[in-house]
Amino acid sequence: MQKTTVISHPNKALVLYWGKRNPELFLPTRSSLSMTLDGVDKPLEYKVTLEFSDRYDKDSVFIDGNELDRKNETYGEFIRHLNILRHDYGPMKMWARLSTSANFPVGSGLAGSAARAAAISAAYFSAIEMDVDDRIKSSAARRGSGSGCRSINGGFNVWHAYGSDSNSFAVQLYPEAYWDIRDVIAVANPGPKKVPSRLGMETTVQTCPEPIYENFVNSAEPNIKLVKEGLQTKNLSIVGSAYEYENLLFRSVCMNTVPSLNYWSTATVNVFNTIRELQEDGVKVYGGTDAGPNVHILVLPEDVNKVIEKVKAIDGVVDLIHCKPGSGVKTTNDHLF
Ligand code: 2P0
Repeated sequence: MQKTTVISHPNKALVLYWGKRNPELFLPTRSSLSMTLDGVDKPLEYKVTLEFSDRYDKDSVFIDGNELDRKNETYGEFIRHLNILRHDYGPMKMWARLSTSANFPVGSGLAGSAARAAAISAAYFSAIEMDVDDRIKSSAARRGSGSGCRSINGGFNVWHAYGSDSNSFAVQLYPEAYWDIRDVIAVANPGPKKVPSRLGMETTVQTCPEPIYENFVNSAEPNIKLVKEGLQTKNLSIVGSAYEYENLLFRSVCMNTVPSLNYWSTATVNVFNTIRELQEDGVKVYGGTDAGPNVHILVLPEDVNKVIEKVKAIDGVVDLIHCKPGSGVKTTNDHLF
């Protein structure tokens, strides 16, 4: 048993996960493909320190040094994941102290839940000194947050829709050093999103008209094939057009959910208008959102300054986070307690 600290990174889906065919096991309705993200100007990091000890007489969770009340929803979410790991990979009967800190807004559509789930999964195996491969870490991260399975590894990762509990994990297509493309996040609102992803996707699965949701599900594999082709040939136009098509499909299933999930704000629309203008000027630049108003703008390093100049002047854009492909989970001795 050892005190363990893990650093993880969020990821941005280029082909999106939005819906579970098994809500208890977090098995997705469609495959997804993502890029793990790190910051260019400053690291984009989520940190977890975890310790099991017989010195503790309860499970405790701290965020930025503040202990969460047991009735707090976030406390419940951390402990739900920890208890699944204890059950599936234990037996582990000791109480835990878990402390986290992130240097980017969590709960706002910047994939904080993915970074959290990946960090907890990796920290768990390290804390109990169990040597497991990345597929098991990824599968265990999935039970915390579906998208978390894609943050165990760096670079570009695919999570296939098929597979049962034990073999539903993400696999790395290319590591972070393979291709330097950028994701400039135009932050329209760093606060919590209107409807959390978990509830949003559940409502979509239950209420989105079947032909629209079915088309979304059936489009995943062809879009993954296109993104893979774009990655293999390092062609941003191919990756970007599949990404923009995904964004349209996602927008459509959200808007056709009852009640409608309109995650966009006026600033989101303004950013997309600017992206179109840049495209008309011949810049290879592509936009998409998550479950929030922030726009993730894909661009090559040589065009990034042009994009930043234009986007930072847009009304309603409160921050820009300049990202590159990030690494997978790593342990560090720089503990939070
Ligand atoms: C994704 N999102 O593929 C998509 C795109 C948001 C939009 O995965 O219920 O926090 O914990 O599995 O992983 C966000 O959903 O949901 C998400 P749960 P999660 O990145």
